[in-house]
Amino acid sequence: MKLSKEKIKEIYLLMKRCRAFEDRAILELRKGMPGFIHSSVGAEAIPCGLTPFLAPDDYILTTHRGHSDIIARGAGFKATMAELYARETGYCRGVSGSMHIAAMDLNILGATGIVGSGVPLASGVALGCKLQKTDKITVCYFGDGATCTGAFHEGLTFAAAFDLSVLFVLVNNQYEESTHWTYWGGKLNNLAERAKGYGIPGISVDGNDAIAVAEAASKIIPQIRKGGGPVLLEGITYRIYGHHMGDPGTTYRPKEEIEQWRSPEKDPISRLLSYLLKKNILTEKEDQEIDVQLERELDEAVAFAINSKEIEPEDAFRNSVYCGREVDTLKKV
Ligand SMILES: Cc1ncc(C[n+]2csc(CCOP(=O)(O)OP(=O)(O)O)c2C)c(N)n1
Ligand SMILES: [Mg+2]
Repeated sequence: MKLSKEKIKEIYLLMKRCRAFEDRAILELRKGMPGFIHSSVGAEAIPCGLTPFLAPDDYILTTHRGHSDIIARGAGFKATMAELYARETGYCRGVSGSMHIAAMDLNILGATGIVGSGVPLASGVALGCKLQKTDKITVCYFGDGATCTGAFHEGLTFAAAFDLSVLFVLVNNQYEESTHWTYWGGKLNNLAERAKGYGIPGISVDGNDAIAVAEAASKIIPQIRKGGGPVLLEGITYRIYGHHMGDPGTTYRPKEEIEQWRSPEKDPISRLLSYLLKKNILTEKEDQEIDVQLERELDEAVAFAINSKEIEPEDAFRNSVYCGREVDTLKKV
């Protein structure tokens, strides 16, 4: 499908939102924000390239590295920043932090730090959609490391057996903590080849090329919605920072490799910007205005978070799926 100029610009703006949020979150972390962050910087083209082709009520599940996945889906800066800051105005009233955010108003069902665990959950959600006879799609983001888990096998087996409407989005950032993906998957040319084992389509694209992701998504998503069954879409990208922001990520990766992926020729946002400038879809001045606007929004989001009420230790027990009651009553049990 030929993408319209408007669509490409929309994708670019989403990518800028994701990057700006991540950059600010890292800054706030360094200034003393609680918790820690697994940065998605570098992988923005994958969620931003595909999200514009989803319907508003499709479902999303993501991982410990999911900030861009949810921002691309429309998660607000304020409620996301407040969540990171452990404030009760956050999406999950401050108890999820960076790694477990759910935003039910956007059908973002949650992020999980247990590698691979979202995959069978996504199949379960899609089974629910099928039983309810809806045409909703479930999008499940996970990493290259997750494809080595039993949960990945179970989730894809189940989705294939029941012909479920799941888009499995494999964000191949090439590293599983300090291990390169080829360590476990070295007999494969790419990880989308794993789809063959389940008899479902597996498509691998340059995950730093937002247009390539969008072109693939614009074909795949309508097919899934028509009942075509699950698809595995791999985007090959790069984890720009360490595994989390406390890991420099430089002891097990060659310096030249990191520099190459940070370069404007590789960076997904710089790549799309040069395309937009060349095609006269955007001017440099407009691009700078976008930055100013995003900075303003982020200043407001940080102020909102900092001025919101901090959560108390007892809040960990409130609204919990497991205990489902207030901590006072729990103490009497
Ligand atoms: C089941 C399980 N095993 C191990 C871990 C520790 N761990 C956390 S993230 C991670 C690497 C995951 O790699 P990948 O799936 O590629 O995701 P990425 O971190 O690159 O986004 C590991 C091994 C975990 N959280 N869960
Ligand atoms: Mg990875």
